[in-house]
Amino acid sequence: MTKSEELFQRAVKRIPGGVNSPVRAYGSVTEAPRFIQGAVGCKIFDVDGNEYIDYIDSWGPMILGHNNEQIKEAVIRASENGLSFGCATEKEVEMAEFICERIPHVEMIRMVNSGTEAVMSALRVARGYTGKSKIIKFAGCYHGHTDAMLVSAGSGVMTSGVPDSAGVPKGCTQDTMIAVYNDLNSVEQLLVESKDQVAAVIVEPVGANMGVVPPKEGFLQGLRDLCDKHGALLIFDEVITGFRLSFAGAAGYFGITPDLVTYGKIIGAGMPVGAYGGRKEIMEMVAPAGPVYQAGTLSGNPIAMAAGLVQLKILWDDQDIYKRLHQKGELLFDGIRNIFREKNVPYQVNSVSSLGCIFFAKEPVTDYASAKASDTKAFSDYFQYMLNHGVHMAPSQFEAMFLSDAHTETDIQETLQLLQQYFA
Ligand code: KE4
Repeated sequence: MTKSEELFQRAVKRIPGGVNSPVRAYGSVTEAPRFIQGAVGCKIFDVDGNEYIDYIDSWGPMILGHNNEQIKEAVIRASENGLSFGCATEKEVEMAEFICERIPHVEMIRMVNSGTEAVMSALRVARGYTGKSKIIKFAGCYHGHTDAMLVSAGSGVMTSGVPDSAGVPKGCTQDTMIAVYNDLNSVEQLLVESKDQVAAVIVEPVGANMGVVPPKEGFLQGLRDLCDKHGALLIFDEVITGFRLSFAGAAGYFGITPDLVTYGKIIGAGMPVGAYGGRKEIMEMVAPAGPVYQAGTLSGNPIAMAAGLVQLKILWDDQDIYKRLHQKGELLFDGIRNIFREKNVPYQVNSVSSLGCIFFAKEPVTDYASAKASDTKAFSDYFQYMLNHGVHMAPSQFEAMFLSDAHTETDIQETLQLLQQYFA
């Protein structure tokens, strides 16, 4: 028995499913998940001494690679003053100024502890600001596990095959309406049907929780126009795309201005940080400045701020990093497309810059329904082959592969060679 298997046997006795987040359980791909000992750069090591090229990257935060020296140093230095005070600190001001001075559509920002909290809070602010209660989300998009968003959600919910969650009363989701990703008509229909009672349309500007589904040409601009026409706010959930596609996230990459954005993952550099921000007139609705209540004991934690701020400063100062990430994405995902062409593999490869995935589907994947048509057994076989040959990927067809600045051309070529063998 491996140490991972032994740890998993112990874990399931005391932790639901043996994990602290469902996607880690490998439930849809194999029996026992690998327990991780440590990581550096783009490599991750499990408790049995196996080394992997890592494409989970902690689900996105480790954009510079694991165990970055400057970030580690900042955490150690900050921890020397104490771990948490429950009071305001200078680092929180620095973090807010650093982001707001560089992302035009973020005039004010509030730190929280996860992407879920960021989304939950942004939805409340949107409702408080507009006085409306309806929310439109898209089937297959995942916005964390706040009740109102657990409807036709992606990520672990989609992986589990259960489109919604038990324990969420009708009252929590009766104002949540579901549109079809990349289908502007489905959005307009809901806006008209609700007689403009929609507070916000929330969207992953690149779908990355049903596998990776890029926005079709004109889709995001169309959402912007529809929100303006029908008096709804446009919320970009940039928990994955924020600070990844560009420093200003997908908003900067596609040139679309949302009214509110949510952040997570990269903003905390691996520490528990989420944030939501946007126009001053909207954000000034948030307590104690305004009547929309939101709070958090560890929000803006000084250690987490130190880590996140160093990562954001590195991303901002190194103007070539986004070009490098884009090039790594092209090398990997165009490389897979070439293999599929050469070998007549009928599957799909979707990608946007350093985000992408293989869909074991014969038709193009542009939304939840076409993603659901994927052959998850074929994905599971592929996942296990790659894992057993030293490549660590998201254990679900409905997740993304994340590239970091630490992935080298050699690592990517090694991955492509494995794929060449697998699809031989
Ligand atoms: P967290 O609460 O997990 O920090 O963020 C929720 C969230 C919100 N919005 C988007 C677009 C997200 O992708 C997420 C979380 N992403 C998943 C991975 N698909 C987190 C991994 C997990 O659930 O363990």
